[in-house]
Amino acid sequence: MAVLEHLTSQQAIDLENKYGAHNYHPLPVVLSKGKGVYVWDVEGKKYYDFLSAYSAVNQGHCHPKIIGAMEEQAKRLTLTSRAFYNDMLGKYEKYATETFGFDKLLPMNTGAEAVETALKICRRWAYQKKGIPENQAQIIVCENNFHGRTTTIISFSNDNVARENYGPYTEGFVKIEYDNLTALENALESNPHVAGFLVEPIQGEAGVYVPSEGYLKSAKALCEKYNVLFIADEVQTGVARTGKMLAVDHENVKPDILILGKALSGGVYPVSGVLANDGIMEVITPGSHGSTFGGNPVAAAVSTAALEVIKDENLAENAQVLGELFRDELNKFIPTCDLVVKVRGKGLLNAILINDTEDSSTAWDICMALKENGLLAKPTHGNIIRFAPPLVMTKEELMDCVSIIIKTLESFKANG
Ligand code: IF1
Repeated sequence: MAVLEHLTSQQAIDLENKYGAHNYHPLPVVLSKGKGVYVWDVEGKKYYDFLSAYSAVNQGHCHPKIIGAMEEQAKRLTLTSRAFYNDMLGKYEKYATETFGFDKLLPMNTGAEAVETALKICRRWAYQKKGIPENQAQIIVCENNFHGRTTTIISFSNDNVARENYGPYTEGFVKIEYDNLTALENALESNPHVAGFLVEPIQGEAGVYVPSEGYLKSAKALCEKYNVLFIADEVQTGVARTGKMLAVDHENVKPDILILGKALSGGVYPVSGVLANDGIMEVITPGSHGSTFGGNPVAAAVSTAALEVIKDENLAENAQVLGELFRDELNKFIPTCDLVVKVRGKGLLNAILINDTEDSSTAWDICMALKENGLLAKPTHGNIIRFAPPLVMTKEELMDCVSIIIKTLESFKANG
């Protein structure tokens, strides 16, 4: 069979089952085209994309400006490695650092690589600048975190599915309860070797947990008090998703280290990065960190265009307005529906809590019904469904999606 021969959905699924590792359990839909807020399956059925590839496609599928930037660069120069300079990286680094307000960018490819990079920078800063004894640095993380899937990152996860049988685990991490300032202060006060505090401004995978108002600001103040680096993982919440360019912007918090990924490229190409000021980034010296593809010319061109789209189309403002509309509409409906406990989120990163246990299949079954009604979403756990459409959605499209969600929940409830 020619690899590019047209397949039916079932044929595509069968091929993946036979030839692909089973590291996911996808919804049974096979997508073949995307444009803006829409995706189409191989049979030509059209859907609203309410996941945005886990908030990577904030700018909408196949945005012409971003695709054009990739096409043009790909025809000229794709990869030099960092053994040599290229004419795209410096321009991009200037644009990205000015966009987010830091002195320097360390460009990587995936979110997990950027998280690992931030951890290395934090540890090296601890030894070289703070004077913590070698190999004694501790980094505080939160229960129910998700920061990626490398061996070190899953070492400080408490999600057994993501962690079990991958030991021995990396040491040097202290877990505390999320959104608990007392727990953070106790951890800081009791341990002189704390180097950093790694936190998601909103816990995405855990179920779109929005912390208490002021949590991030107070946590940053505690980090300053104890000379500890505040490391914001904005891989999922960043790049306008929550209604501001960064989720920390809602509290005017300036992280010491900022981690970005996903929508940094608009979902067109793997681009991630770590931003910090010179006093921290200078611990990285030639040969002390790297990546074959990190900072490649295509990544630079794509990410520049992706960030320009965010600004030119006011996508943060759109996410803010449509997010409020989405939650308002659902909050009007929820009192009439005992299937849904609550809706929560910020901007266009939202989730509904289903009135069932975490190990139930109810959220999955609702997502299957939503798929039949032309809207794609996926549970984060048995009882939570994340709703995260591309930020280019119009009010009319959002209201159409709200009616699909409500119609589906009502028919689901009616069927019992
Ligand atoms: C999967 C979750 C979301 C992230 C944050 C770093 C990374 C992610 C806050 C790593 C990645 C992705 C990974 C993907 C599913 C998705 C996910 F469900 F896993 F947790 F979005 F919530 N920091 N999240 O959310 O970035 O290396 O993947 O580029 O692994 O199943 P990555």
